[in-house]
Amino acid sequence: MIDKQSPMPIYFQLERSLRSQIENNTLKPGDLLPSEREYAEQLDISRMTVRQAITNLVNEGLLTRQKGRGTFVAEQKLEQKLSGLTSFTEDMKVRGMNPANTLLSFELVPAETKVAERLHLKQHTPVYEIKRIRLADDVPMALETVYISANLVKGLTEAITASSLYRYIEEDLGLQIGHAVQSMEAAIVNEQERAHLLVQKGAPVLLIERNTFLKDGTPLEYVKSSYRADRYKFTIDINR
Ligand code: 16G
Repeated sequence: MIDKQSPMPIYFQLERSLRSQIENNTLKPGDLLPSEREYAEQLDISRMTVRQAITNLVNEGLLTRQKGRGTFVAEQKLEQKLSGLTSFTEDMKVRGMNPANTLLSFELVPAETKVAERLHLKQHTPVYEIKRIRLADDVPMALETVYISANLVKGLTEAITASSLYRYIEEDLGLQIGHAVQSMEAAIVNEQERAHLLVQKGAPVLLIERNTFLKDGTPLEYVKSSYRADRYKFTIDINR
């Protein structure tokens, strides 16, 4: 796979070869790569050259380095369209994946300034604060905190949060979810997220805030979530 006579730099040849092995599934998600030393010996090239090729693919997200374990082929990212207003449960089911939630906390709390503002409530009005880890086929994908007015969404229980909130709101309460305003920004995991998302220190996350409204304009929820950037990719259709 390496042609030393080629004018193409050796690191680039190795990088290209690894990339195509990943693309054609010769190297599969989760596979452990030979060590830098092994590649260097096998191909009779320097370890620095191997490191450069691998680092480029790590930076691109195709490979992941795990401390003390080695370098692995990264899992494929879930591609999520930013078009319909869907729930996590719906999104996973469409993909044929199994959605699950780990409830971290379920509390009735007085709305703080920002939450009150987003839900158009007076400060200190009781709201549900629900923290969940959202899993797809048992892999933690996002950590999510939802604030919902207790007066609007009645009868919420811990058991309901184990399945789908949107299903309860629409089917059991008969409320019509209308639209949402959403923002997304990049960040590095904090300690709490790291523990729940099972990622390494310094891993990237996408912070998403969503403010959802009913069809009649009443604010329904204010949600803050951290999605694993190594597992999620958002796409959007744009027209001119
Ligand atoms: C998604 C929504 C969240 C909503 C939840 C309901 C984003 C960023 N967030 O996670 O706003 O509360 O779905 O999910 O998309 P559920 O019906 O599965 O409980």
